[in-house]
Amino acid sequence: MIQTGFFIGVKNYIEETGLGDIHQKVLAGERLSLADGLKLYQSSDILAVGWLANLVRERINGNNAYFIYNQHINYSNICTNLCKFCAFGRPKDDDLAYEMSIAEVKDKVRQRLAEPIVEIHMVGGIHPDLPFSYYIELLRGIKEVRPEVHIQAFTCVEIAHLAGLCGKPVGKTLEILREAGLDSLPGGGAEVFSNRIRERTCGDKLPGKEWLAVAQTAHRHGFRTNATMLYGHIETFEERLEHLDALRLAQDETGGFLAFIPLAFHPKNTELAMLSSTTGIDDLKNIAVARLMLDNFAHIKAYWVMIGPKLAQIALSFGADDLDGTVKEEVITHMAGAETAQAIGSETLIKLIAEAGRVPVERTTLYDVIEVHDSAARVAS
Ligand code: V47
Repeated sequence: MIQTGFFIGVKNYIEETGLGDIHQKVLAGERLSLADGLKLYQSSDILAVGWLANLVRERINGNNAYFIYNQHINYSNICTNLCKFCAFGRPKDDDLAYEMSIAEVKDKVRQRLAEPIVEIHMVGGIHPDLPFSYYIELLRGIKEVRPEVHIQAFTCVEIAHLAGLCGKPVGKTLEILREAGLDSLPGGGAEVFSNRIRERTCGDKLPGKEWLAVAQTAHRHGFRTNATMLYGHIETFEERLEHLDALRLAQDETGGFLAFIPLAFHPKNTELAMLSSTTGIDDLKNIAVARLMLDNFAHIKAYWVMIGPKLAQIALSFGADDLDGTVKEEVITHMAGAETAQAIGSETLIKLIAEAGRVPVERTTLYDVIEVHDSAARVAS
């Protein structure tokens, strides 16, 4: 009885916020339109938007909240794209430019052999003159030191560049990279697909349509990939929604996206340093709207590096089901002024999840369960 009263109360409340029609669609499992997405972004009631996102989050992932024990490696920041929103990429002659040798990368992996790392997340800039063989050696070198690790490496932008270096189509290039040790692709480089935004912020970067084509080719060749959206700079709500819709349509076709990660723009040390950082409400709304629009994505990550562990914890009730991972050495966001730590312990991730009332599930890259930390969940409740 009490429960029914509670749900009638919530239904009336959501109707009062003007989101009643979206509530009906969510309950019926119907796909939301771009107009619905706009209404959600424009709503000033974050609790109502979050409630709706949480319905979908719990329908897909129950009470689980995932994390992974991973290590980030950024092999080089030398980049020819030099996007306006990026503080990481540098021209080759810049004082802060760097490029790791294969031996250095292997050392980084070796130094952490005692830790239960299951994934190495590796991305870099679009380097003007590293040969294709460097990337092959990079993958082989990591697998030599840590044969069981899953290598999630090279954004779709890097893959297109590597295909150019290798002189073969993207699919064939991916097969060669798989032979050398590549297991899956991270979601970076998507930014905002809109041509208007790309022209103004990253004119030299792979166009949005081609980013999607590389991701879909990867899916067709049996790779799983992630997807991101860099929000909070000069894009409109409509452009965010077009981006989400393009991902949703691509996922309908190939089904290979594992997770979506909204990336909060950090302005410091970038050419867009005059812009403000994102707010907590916008961060939560992006997670919630993504959860509601991307009905065919199993996972939405609240990447603690970008929005901070405290907000990421709250996001677990606003549509997110994953905090990403231990990370170990984050460079891209920290170059742009992130004040979060460079790494987080798995015990901290477990505590954050358990205190949020969720069950901490330690996972592999492909979301196979390594351990359910349900005793932590009991202690917290
Ligand atoms: O591609 C660049 C973005 C991305 C800034 O796949 C910036 O699981 C904020 O893609 N402020 C790299 N963001 C990070 C990334 C990622 C991170 C965690 C997990 C996964 C995954 C992917 O960071 C870049 C770019 O889109 N970025 N500059 C900046 N100033």
